[in-house]
Amino acid sequence: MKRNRWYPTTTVLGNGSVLSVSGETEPIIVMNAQDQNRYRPELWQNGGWSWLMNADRERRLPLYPMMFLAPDGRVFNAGPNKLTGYIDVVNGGTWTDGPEHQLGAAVPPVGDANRYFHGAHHEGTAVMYEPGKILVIGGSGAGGVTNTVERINLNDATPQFQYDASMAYPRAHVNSTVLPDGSVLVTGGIPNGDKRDIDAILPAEMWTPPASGSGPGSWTTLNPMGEPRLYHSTAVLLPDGRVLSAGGGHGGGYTDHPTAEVFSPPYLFKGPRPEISYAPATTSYGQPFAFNSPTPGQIDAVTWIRLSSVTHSFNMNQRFLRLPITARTGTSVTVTAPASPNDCPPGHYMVFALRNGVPSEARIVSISNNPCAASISLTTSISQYSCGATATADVSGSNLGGSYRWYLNGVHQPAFDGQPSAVAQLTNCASQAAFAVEVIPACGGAPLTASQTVSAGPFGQGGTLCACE
Ligand SMILES: [Cu+2]
Repeated sequence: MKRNRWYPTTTVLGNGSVLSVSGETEPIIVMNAQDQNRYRPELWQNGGWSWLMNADRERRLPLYPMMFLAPDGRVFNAGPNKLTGYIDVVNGGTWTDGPEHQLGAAVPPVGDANRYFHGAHHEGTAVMYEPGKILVIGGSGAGGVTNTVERINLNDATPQFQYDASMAYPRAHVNSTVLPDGSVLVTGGIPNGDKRDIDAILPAEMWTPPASGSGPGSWTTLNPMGEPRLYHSTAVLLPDGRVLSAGGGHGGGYTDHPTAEVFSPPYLFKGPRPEISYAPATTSYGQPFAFNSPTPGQIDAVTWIRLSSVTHSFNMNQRFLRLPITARTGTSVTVTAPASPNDCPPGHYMVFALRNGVPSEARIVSISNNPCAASISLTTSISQYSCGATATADVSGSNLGGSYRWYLNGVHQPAFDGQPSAVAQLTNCASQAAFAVEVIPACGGAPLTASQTVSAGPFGQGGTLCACE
């Protein structure tokens, strides 16, 4: 970067570049007022960093600010400062003021150094739980640590913060983790500034989005964690659907907790889990991609969540999207990848298949702008034109991922799954082997299929009559 940054936030943009904002220059902590680039964000692209020269050099944000790539391509500073804003990276980093949080004391006037630094949810957490829809949770503004939660929908014509349902417990130094079913798990935290383990909030809480898609969600208190998770603790979703909660302490006057534990959300106790038996390595924007499952007809939702990184209560990269199901076969489900890189920055995502809210374990798929080109063909042969002949089918093609699923006379043949060839026995002269193969290209796309039918009789190669003994 152009400068040393202690506690910056980095945000991946739709074109794969990275915005870096805030952070202070250690050991000076408060940057030199003569610095022409003080508080100025910078951008990484094409392997190098550059200043955003249109950005206000005096706009001082809190450390590790809550930054989200918005649906319109700007980056939204959702908090913890009361007066939020957008930075337009495309246009040199120009800032525009956003709405104010409900929580917190009056925003300092224009020109006050604390105008954008002034907190509403300081040491709280924030999460984008659907494209453009953000929760800002807990922390402290006016009147100590809060259990209040505010939500905003950046897709609205005039986005405004409004209070959502409150948590059962006030929490600062808290983590939020978006789950495969679209709910949000909140773990750890402390209801005051005393830094004592004995005050730690041990029960987890889960936010369920409103069934109607608008209005407040609801909170459920869940089982307690084993150890306090306060300052410097982390929480991240694992590909198996559990949440890893770890750490805490190591400075700031808090007790060290160099341990980790995993939380199993309620959906893991609600019945058998669906399975994704194959998924492609990559897909591209707005394109279909398929995955294999032993029970494609039972999968009623597909979601994906970006691989993420978290520190100081803010996960800079978690993104949750629903992938609409567009087709099914006897062995596969096809979904459509998100069309907008602003909703879904390029990179790696955990794909979950759900049945009645119960998620599968994830497969990891990356998304980019490279359309998938793949082809398939099927060739068949027969050992002899007589009873007891063996018919063979062989796949060839390009960019095939090896997820071959074979059907014989319309029936899936699991014994040949993953193999590039299949065989069938023709017991008499009336026997036919109708081979069909379905393959999911390694680069995504809809399933490719090919079929060929082999007959034992009545006339085989060269007009030979099929004969049985
Ligand atoms: Cu720290």
